[in-house]
Amino acid sequence: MLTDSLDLTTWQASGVLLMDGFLGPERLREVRRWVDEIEALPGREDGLLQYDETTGDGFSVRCRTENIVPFHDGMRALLTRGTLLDIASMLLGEPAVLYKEKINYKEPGGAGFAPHQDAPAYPFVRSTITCMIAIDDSTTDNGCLDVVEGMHHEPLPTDDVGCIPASLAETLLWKPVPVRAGSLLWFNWYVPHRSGVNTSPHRRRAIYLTYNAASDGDHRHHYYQEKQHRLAAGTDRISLIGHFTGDSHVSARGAEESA
Ligand SMILES: O=C(O)CCC(=O)C(=O)O
Repeated sequence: MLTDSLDLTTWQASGVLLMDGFLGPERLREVRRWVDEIEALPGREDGLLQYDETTGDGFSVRCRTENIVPFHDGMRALLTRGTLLDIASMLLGEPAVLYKEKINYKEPGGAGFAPHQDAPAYPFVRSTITCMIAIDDSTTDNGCLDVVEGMHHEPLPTDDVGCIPASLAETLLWKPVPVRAGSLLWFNWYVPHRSGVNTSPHRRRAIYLTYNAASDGDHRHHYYQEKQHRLAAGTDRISLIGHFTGDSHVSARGAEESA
């Protein structure tokens, strides 16, 4: 069993765990097909959340999809049952439940993310862990994550958009973490992380799954209600914090179609 060989020592010491080769070639092809299907679905502000960004060259490209589980059977099975849920439970030290799920597409020219911890963006629970599934190789050229290892025990101060203030961020020891397609990168919600613009000519897609301890309750519905509430109030932010450095907007296609 994969869960028997988890490197809990590294996880506990650093708050970060890279697991190579989780999806084999055939499974990766299947999941890539699902990501293509999901990217093409129309967004609805009351359901599947599709966000686009305008890149520096003036192109409007998809940057994020959220609330995928109700709309895709294959993805629902992968994210909410089986090995990923088992690993999340092992890393949390108790049974886990899915808190939220998203795909970040990071097309060529797609924006990066300012230094932040996830904790301020994830209300209703005492802690979460996140798993990035690399759908394409994630590299320093296309905007892989940079993390600060070993700083996963407490909240840091935040600026007016919920990110780590620049004066503090520049004192931290950032480590780029390239991840091969099909591999996993797990991190605790206090791990400071950031990422750069995709300066390569290729997409850098990644699925992010966030889990909380089931003993804190199942808040997925609650979380997406809160997002819809904020969208209704007119924000085009892709998160409850302002970490995305690009020009994002909610895709209105679905809203028009369903009107
Ligand atoms: O996908 C990335 O480059 C960073 C994602 C991230 O930190 C986030 O979505 O909170």
